[in-house]
Amino acid sequence: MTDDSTDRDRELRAQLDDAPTIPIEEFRKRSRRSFLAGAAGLGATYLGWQWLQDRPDVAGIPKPLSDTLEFNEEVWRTVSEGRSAPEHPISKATPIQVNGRIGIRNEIDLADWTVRIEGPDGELLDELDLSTFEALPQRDMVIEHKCIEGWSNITHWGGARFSDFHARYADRIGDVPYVSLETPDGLYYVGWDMPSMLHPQTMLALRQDTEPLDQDHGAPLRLATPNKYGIKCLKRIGVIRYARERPADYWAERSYDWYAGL
Ligand SMILES: Nc1nc2c(c(=O)[nH]1)N[C@H]1C(S)=C(S)[C@@H](COP(=O)(O)O)O[C@H]1N2
Ligand SMILES: [Mo]
Repeated sequence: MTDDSTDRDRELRAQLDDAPTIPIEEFRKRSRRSFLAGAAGLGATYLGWQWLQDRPDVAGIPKPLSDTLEFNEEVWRTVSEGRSAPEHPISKATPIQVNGRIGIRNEIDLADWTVRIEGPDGELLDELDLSTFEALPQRDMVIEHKCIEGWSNITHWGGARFSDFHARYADRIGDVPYVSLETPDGLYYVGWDMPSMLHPQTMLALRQDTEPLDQDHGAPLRLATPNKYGIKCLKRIGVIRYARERPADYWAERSYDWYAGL
């Protein structure tokens, strides 16, 4: 006899070796750097961070860090508005390593794969196979994929802009501020703000180096962007859900910045 919750628990524990090797300390340093850059640009002061450094730590994370990250996020949103990351010639692209297999450990039958599209009130808008995404305008994007672990890779992605996909539903659902994406098994999930989702460099990728994605890289459909850290680029999309409230996010629940913007 198998018990569902025990199986899930075992699976969750098996995912632990997927934790980023970058310690939260290092991530804080990087957040601090972008915080300072943003703060300088806005004429804010260094005092906020100094104050934070003096607060007592809770489990190694300064107590008001979540509040500060909120502020950091605001800074990031302001400075990034309307900008695009550099794109590179195809000759500069190299194959990307496999990093993180949460929610994609089991092989799936790609012929059976579908993605559920859910509206903000829990309604099922569509259940789609790959043909819908192949029928959208295809574009190539050679960008630097950045991982919070400290490595990056110039990668050649092919696929559709999320904004072109979204156009199918925009009228029906109206203004919705967030999108949540999940693997088919629900083990990995990311939350995105709509402005980032609609950025022209946010891609529903079907290909890497002109070849269909392999399973370890998120076949048949994954997210790709140069404007957020790799943690947000969910591989093997099983659900795309529009949301009115800020969605849960796997790594934000583990103290990483919810926006993870670059
Ligand atoms: N389903 C799923 N997607 C994921 C991850 C994961 O563990 N599971 N890891 C993320 C991280 S941390 C990175 S850097 C990229 C890596 O993509 P790659 O394996 O194609 O290099 O996938 C992201 N998407
Ligand atoms: Mo990553």
